[in-house]
Amino acid sequence: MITVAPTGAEIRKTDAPALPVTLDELVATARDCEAVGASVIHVHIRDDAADPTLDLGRLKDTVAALRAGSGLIVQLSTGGAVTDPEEDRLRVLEAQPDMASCTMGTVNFGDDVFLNRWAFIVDLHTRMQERGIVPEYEIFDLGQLTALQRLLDKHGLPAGGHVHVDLVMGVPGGMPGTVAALAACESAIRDLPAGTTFSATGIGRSSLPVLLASLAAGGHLRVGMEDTVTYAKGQPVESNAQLVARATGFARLAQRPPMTPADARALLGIADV
Ligand code: KMH
Ligand code: ZN
Repeated sequence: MITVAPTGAEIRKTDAPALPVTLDELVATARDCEAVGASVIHVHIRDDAADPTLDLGRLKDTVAALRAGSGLIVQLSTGGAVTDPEEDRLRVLEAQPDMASCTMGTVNFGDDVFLNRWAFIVDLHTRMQERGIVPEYEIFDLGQLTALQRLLDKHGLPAGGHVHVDLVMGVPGGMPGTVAALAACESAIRDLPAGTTFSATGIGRSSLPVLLASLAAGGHLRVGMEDTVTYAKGQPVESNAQLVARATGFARLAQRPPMTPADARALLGIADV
């Protein structure tokens, strides 16, 4: 399963002109990425000035446009930007995406702090259960997998009954994007409910090592300009589809061809809309 994270909240359009920031750019990106093997899109949106926003009206329009323009599973970020207040992040769920992210703990994030209090995590998890939105638990450090075990023990399985985590590796302040760190996470994931799946993404130059390690460890993949804007040394990423196509190529070489969106829906326990 290949997830594309095309935009994020951190990279500026002026620094990466290929970054999709308008709704038209996002839908075109979704279509292009689906054509080369993506099945899920992890979405952050921007306002008219290309700054990150959690505006509910725009989020609803985005979900509708992505559903009309592509077959991808729509996963909205509840992480937003480090400056976003909790109430805005919770309100994202009102846009009723197929999936939403749920980060499993607070982490230093470069010079900033990505705050995820326990009570906030519980609130996100239970509201997603009530709304039938399937979470992707974002893991920035090993101990956050233990926090997930505690969450599931105390508050039950997510909507759809399947547990899926995404290892976000190489954030300055979180776990490194190394084979050793991925192996440690893979081992800890075995303590989660049977059938738990994981994907992995490496920030910046850890992108390729993490991709290869995840393929080798039986994991799924996330790629995209949220996580890396450099394709190779001195070579900026031209498009998100370029990153997805590379991931698909590696996956095929590893005899693990990409899942279709329908396959991914079945795996993740997402009902058809
Ligand atoms: N932008 C980061 C602060 C998520 O999407 O859930 C948080 C993030 C995680 O990207
Ligand atoms: Zn994100």
